[in-house]
Parts: sequence; structure tokens; C-alpha cells
Amino acid sequence: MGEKKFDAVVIGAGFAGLYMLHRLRERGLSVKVIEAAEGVGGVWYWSRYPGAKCDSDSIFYNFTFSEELYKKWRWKDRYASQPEILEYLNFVADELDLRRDIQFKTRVNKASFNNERKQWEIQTDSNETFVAKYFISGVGCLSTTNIPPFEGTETFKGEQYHTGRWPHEKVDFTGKRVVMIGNGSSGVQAMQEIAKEAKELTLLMRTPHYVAEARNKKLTKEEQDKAIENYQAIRDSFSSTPGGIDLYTTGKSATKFDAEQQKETLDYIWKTGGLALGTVYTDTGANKETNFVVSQYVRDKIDEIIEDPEKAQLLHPDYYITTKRLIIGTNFYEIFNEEHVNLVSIKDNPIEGIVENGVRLKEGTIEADVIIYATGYEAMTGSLLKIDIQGRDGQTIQEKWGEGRDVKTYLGLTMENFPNFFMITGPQSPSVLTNMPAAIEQHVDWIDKCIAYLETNDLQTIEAQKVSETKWGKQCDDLANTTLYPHTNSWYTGANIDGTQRGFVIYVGGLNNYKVICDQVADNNYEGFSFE
Ligand code: N01
Repeated sequence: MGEKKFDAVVIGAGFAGLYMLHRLRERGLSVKVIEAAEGVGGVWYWSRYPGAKCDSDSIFYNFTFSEELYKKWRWKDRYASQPEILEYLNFVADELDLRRDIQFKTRVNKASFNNERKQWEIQTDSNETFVAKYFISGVGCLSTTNIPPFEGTETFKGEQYHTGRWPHEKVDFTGKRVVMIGNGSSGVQAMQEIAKEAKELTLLMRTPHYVAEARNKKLTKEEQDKAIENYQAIRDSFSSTPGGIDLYTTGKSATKFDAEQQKETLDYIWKTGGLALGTVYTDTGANKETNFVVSQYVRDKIDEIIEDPEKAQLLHPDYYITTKRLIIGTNFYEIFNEEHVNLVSIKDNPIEGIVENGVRLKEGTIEADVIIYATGYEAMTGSLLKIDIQGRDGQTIQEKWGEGRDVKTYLGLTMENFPNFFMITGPQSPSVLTNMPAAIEQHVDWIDKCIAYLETNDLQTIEAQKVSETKWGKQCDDLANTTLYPHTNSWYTGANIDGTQRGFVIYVGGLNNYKVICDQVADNNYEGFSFE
């Protein structure tokens, strides 16, 4: 098969790939997006488990680059469900006529930079070769599922599902004994729904997590109208806030308030719901005293809600709140008061394997008709490392990043030795600590402007200098070390997967500050980069 030539090839047709395609096509470039799924949506195409929702308020979980596009869409609920988000991304693809430049059901296996041609050569599982000047990853931070290598999964006689690869058809839990492994955002959301149907639901819990109340509701016509009227304010919040979303904050440390005031504020947050438990005080992620105030509030809530004190104690999280992604749920703790919902701590009684009739623990077997793995993702770097991406002289990302957590990038966007390769929401960018569409718009806009600079100035390549990578890595580490994040074993650090290298690979300085840095680099004629 001959080569297919484009100006740019983008991997992935989620939020990132769709917007990148639109921007570059508007520039007049020829672009091909390569997507493994049969449709657009990225993670929202695959994560179809019952109850799947986004935990950012829906009115912020969309593109804002086009006022017209923004104003054409109305969210139904405070938090958009997976089907609604998928509908939204299909609406975007239709409105912008994106599908004609997306090749579905195709996976990129390998990409290498040809130094003589100054082009990327990209190979797919359909044995095609694409050649492009620009190669852009929109693979996402949470797209490669993690299924722990439990022994005996093939011997299980019932049904098994991973939350991130859920079947398109409805799974019926009626009259079934369901075992859930994992209680992160996916596990919590799925449990709340499955508990309504299953005969018995047992959570096998390794670490108790903090679950704040979501308070989901239908948006009224007035609320929808207001979101549309507030277009500019919502767009501004993408670049003016640390998280790319306007969440309630006192603007102060908890230490500035007495216990009564703290309780009053936290009660208000609990009642209004959402992720503001993480933003209500400015230093929750950095100051142990504030962190204790907020985390103890949740532990007290658990004690208040759960009738059985032993169960409540088991559900007490003890890591610094927000150093793992805060989870929001709907009456999550309440379900443990129901007789058919069981809680088994596997911290000291780990899973030894899957057997014909259930899950075998070190002590005892939990019988199941259905096993659900809500065990998360090879987060941050997993999806990039799965593809054999080779820069100059055949250097692979694996060679550059060691086992995957010794990440070296400049701005989380580019790498030395990988000319004209860009990562949308790559490691060492604010990515998962933000409202993702905000981070994606900022990255795509920056990449688009950078490509325009190359084209206008007749340049063949842009490449990060080694010294820029070193400085950026130090800046990211120094900032992270002023916070409590690196103290916790989480998917932020890679510690969710046994036996892998650890490393905290997120820029924690906030999307607002990060944008200023990226813009300065661009304004200074792409300071820290080399050109050919
Ligand atoms: O995955 P997770 P997730 N044996 O990694 C457990 C986004 N998201 O899919 O905590 C036993 O958080 C693991 O235990 P532990 C969001 O950013 C958003 O739920 O490592 N248990 C944990 O309980 C989120 O943070 C939305 O001890 C094992 C669970 O599996 C991110 O995706 C919805 C195990 C994994 O939790 C990931 O969430 C869904 C093992 N070997 C996802 N390995 C919303 O917008 C892992 N676990 C709301």
C-alpha cells in the first residue's frame, strides 16, 4: 500500500483530537485523525458503565472556542452523563463536519521521525503508512485500562467487565451477585446504580477514598439560559482559574477561620455538592492543617451516615484529601446501610486470584455471578508508551522516560529528539488537575499557533532543547514538592499499578499560570526550542 501524505496526523478523536483537527483544517492544512473506536468520543466512547458521568459541572465541560457552537448546546443535568457527553461530541463532529477527516477502527502502532525527509512515518494496524510533517497525540491521560494480572480470570464462569471497556448493550444485574473491585470515581458511580438492581453487591476495597456529595439535578430552562448568557464568563474561567473551572473558594487557608466557621463553610459545600471541597480553601493540597480540617469533615460525615460503626471505620480514608482525585457520588455512603451491599477490606486480605465461582482472597472466596474491574487506567503515560514512537535516531519514548515515570518534556507539550511531535495534555502539563476541555483548548490553541509560526517562517521543524526539558522538569518537581501530592500513592504517581516506577508527572502550578508561561515562550519566538 502506498503512503498517504498529510500535513498533520493526530491520534484520537476525543475532545483533543476533534478540536485539533478543526483548528488545523481552518489553517488550511490537510489533517488525518486516526481513531481506534468506531466513533468519536475518546474515553466517553468506551466508558459506558452504568452511572458514568463527568464530575465537572456540565456547563464547563464543553468547548468555548466558538460562541456559536457553545450557544447551540444545552446540557440537561448539572453533571453530564456519558451518553449525553457522547451525544455532545457527535454534535460537535457534525457541526464542524469533522468525520470526513477521521479514520475510525484504526490503531496507530508505530511512528518514527525520518530525519532525511523531516517527516513522521506513521504505521497502523491496518498496514497503512501515513506520512506527515506534524504528528500530534490526543491519546488522553486516562485511556489505557488497567486490569491487574489476577491469576485465573479465564476460569471464571460468570460475566466480567472493566468499567473503561463496557459493552454497548445494557448489562442486566437483576438477581445477580456482583463483586466490584475498585472504588475510584468509576467504581463509586457504577456501584450506586448497580446496587439498585443486583441481588447482592460486594465491594472489595483496597484503599478507602473520599467521596463528596455530587447533588446532581436536572438543569431548569432558566439555568440553561443563564449558562448561555454567561458564555464569556465561562470562557474566561478556562484561562483565569487554576483548574479551568469556576468553583467556590473562600480564597483563604482554613487556618484563617475558627472551627465553627470551618464547619459552616464545609456544611455549605456538602449541601451544594461538587468538587468545591477541593477548592474551598486555597491550601488544602499543600498545608497539612487545612488538609486535616477538610478530610476530618468527610470522616465525620461517614460516621454520621453509616449506621454500622465498624463499616464506617473501614471506609475512613487516611491519606491527604485531594492528593488522589476527589470522587463525587450520590448517596454513596448510604448504600452501605443496605442489607444486600457488603464491604470487604482487601488491604490485609488481598485478592489471590479469580476462580470459577468468584474471587479468591488470601482468606476465603467471595462468590460472584458478575465481576467488575473498576481498577482504573495506566494513567498519564500508559497510552503514549503503548505506541512505538521513535524520534531522531530511533530513540523511543521508553528509552527517554525509563519505565514511564522518569518523564522528560518541555511544557508537557514537546520533547527533545522528537521534532514536530506534540502531546495534547501530556505529562508535566496541568492536564488531570483541571477541567479537561479547558486544558485541551489551551494546548490545541498553542500547538496551532506554533504550527502557524513554522509555516509562516518557512521552518521545517521545531524541537525542544535538552536544557529546556531539564529546567521544566525541575520546575514541575519543585512545585510538586511544595504540595502534599507526592506523599500519596495514587494514579497521579503511577502507584495504582503494582511493580511500576513511581513519579509525580503533573504541573501543579495551575492552568492559569501555565498558560502565561506557554504564551511567554511563544511570544519570545519559541524560547527554549531549536528550529531547522
Ligand atoms: O480508577 P482509579 P477510576 N487490587 O484508579 C483499585 C477519571 N474518571 O477508573 O486506591 C485491588 O481512581 C484501586 O485501589 P487503590 C477521574 O479522574 C472520572 O475509578 O489503588 N484493587 C482503586 O480503588 C478518576 O480519578 C470520572 O488502593 C485495585 C480502583 O481500583 C480517573 O478517571 C469517572 C487493584 C481504581 O481507581 C480514574 O478513575 C470515572 C488491585 N490490583 C473516571 N488495582 C468522572 O468524571 C487497582 N485497584 C466522575
